[in-house]
Amino acid sequence: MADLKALIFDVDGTLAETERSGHRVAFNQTFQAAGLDWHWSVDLYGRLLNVAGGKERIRFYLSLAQPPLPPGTDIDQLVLDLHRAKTQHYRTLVEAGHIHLRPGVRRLIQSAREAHVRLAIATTSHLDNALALLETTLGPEAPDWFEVIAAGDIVPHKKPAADIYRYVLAKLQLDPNHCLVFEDTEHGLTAATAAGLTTVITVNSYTHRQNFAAAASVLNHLGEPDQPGLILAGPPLPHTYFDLAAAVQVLDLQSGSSAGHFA
Ligand code: XBP
Repeated sequence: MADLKALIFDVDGTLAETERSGHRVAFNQTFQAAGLDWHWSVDLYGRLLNVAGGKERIRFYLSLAQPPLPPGTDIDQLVLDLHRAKTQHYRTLVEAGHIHLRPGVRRLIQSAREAHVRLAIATTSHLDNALALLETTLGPEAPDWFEVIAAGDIVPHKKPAADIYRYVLAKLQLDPNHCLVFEDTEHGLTAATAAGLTTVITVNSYTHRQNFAAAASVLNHLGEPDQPGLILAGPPLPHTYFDLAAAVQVLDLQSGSSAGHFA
């Protein structure tokens, strides 16, 4: 049986559905405050999510939409300024309590703590954003529960590159066989898989059509005792919600193709 030593969580879309009502809104607030008539609709944002990282996403938008800019605009400075302001707007949104944890996230993190399974974060987002979400949703002391919080520009290449997961593994000093990753995107899955890590996907409205063939388990969410999760791909799991027993099991098994409720 697998020896589970750590759970590694992505943040955006995995711990909470932050993209559509959090990051997207913060980007739009930033553009408006800067006097730019750029607006990222829900659909456009889905396309922009192909590029991870806020600064990288602004650049991607500039290359796609080519909005007019005053002559002589220093693009690098503009991107940095917008991203700095956006991080503030996002923090304000999160602290106002508009973003909630997805089903099962708090329960699984709590169980891991009780069982002395180590915890880590691997996110493309700015560290401030990850901390704001952890503190607001799990409590002010929550960042201390995670031995490693790997975020943003801490590594040279963002997901789908494996850098952030390799960084976490090096910090934890663990073999990937002892860790389980929770992600919501194909980019995240690619990054984790390239680092040799087994991955559970909880899909969301932006990602449910992506290719998760490399995942050990694909779920609609982690589920709760009174809110069963749905297995979209992968083997049956011990309970109707994803718990540490399921985590051990998926570390042992290859992803399958059967769909159904847990258990
Ligand atoms: C998260 C992201 C981020 C956030 C915004 O990816 O793609 O870009 O949307 O991040 P993942 P910033 O969940 O795969 O880590 O803090 O850079 O604006």
